[in-house]
Amino acid sequence: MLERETAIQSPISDTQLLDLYRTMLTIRRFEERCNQLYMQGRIPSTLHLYIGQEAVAAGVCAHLRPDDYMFSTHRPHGHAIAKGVSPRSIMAELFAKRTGCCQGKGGSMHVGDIRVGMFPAVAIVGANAPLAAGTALAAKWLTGDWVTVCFMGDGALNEGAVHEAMNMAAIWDLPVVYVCENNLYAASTPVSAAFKSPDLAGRAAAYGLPGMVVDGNDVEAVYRAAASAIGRARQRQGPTLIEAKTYRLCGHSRSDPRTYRTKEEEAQWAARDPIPNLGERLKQRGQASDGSLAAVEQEVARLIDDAVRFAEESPSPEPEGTLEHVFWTREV
Ligand SMILES: Cc1ncc(C[n+]2csc(CCOP(=O)(O)OP(=O)(O)O)c2C)c(N)n1
Ligand SMILES: [Mg+2]
Repeated sequence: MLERETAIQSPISDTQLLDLYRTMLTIRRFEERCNQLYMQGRIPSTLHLYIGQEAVAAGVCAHLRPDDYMFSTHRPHGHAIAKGVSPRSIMAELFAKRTGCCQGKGGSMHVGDIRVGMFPAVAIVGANAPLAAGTALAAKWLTGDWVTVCFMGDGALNEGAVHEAMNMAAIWDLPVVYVCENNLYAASTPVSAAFKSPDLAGRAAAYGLPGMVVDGNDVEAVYRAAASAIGRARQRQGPTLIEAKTYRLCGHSRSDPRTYRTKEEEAQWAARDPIPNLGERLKQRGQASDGSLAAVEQEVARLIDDAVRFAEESPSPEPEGTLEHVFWTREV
């Protein structure tokens, strides 16, 4: 049975709501700036932007502590910001600078910072799921109540490694939450060409897991679903698969002309943009004002300007350090 409305309907405080708004806006403005810098040739290598999906990262990661682990994908900027990786160190990584969160050696698809619980992002589709089962197994063996969250796209759900990981997580009751961001496409492949069922979280039943379907463009709905699933994991009641239905309001990567989808479809989803929609709801309910939202906008603008300045002024990695942090085993 798929859960579509979580039992937890407790109100989200005004402060929490403004925090969710701030997180989503930080991700959006960060990536808009990244796109500009990429187009100006100042960021090398491609970017997979998260524009339109911000409510998922913000709503889920709001429940995570620095000692909780999180695994991400080739589209990791939003997850990283929401998990608390500093925008300075992410921007510096995109500029391939030594001050980047991977010392400039990983780039966009590998950002992460273990000090705040984010493993370097895994760009191999679905390959993060077994790793997440691994840290969840460690949590089960060690003391503490920390949990693991693993983000993945709809495309990952048809990868064998994901089935194996979810099955094992279910059998061993591991404290992990798998969050599938169903943005309707895996690159140019529509979900309708890859899945017969419209609800991907239906897969959970096959593993004996709770499956939840949530509106991934509604940060309040995501927040509540994540509260329930992460709460279960923290109380050692086993894993959950959440499917967040959403849409990327941009191409798959910076070289995608988006010819596989219509302008009408894009316009329908643009009208459901999670950020202005939350802003409007907060104003209508008297939980925010034009002034308070404008103040958040200014605060975020300063943060992004600072991150870009930091990245630009940072040194490049030294060639002599190329083999630092490269590990291999040698036969003896
Ligand atoms: C195992 C594997 N196969 C193919 C690719 C190439 N690839 C990169 S992203 C992507 C699409 C992934 O789609 P989805 O999982 O839905 O994530 P989204 O891009 O929509 O966030 C593909 C096929 C890859 N990185 N890894
Ligand atoms: Mg997808």
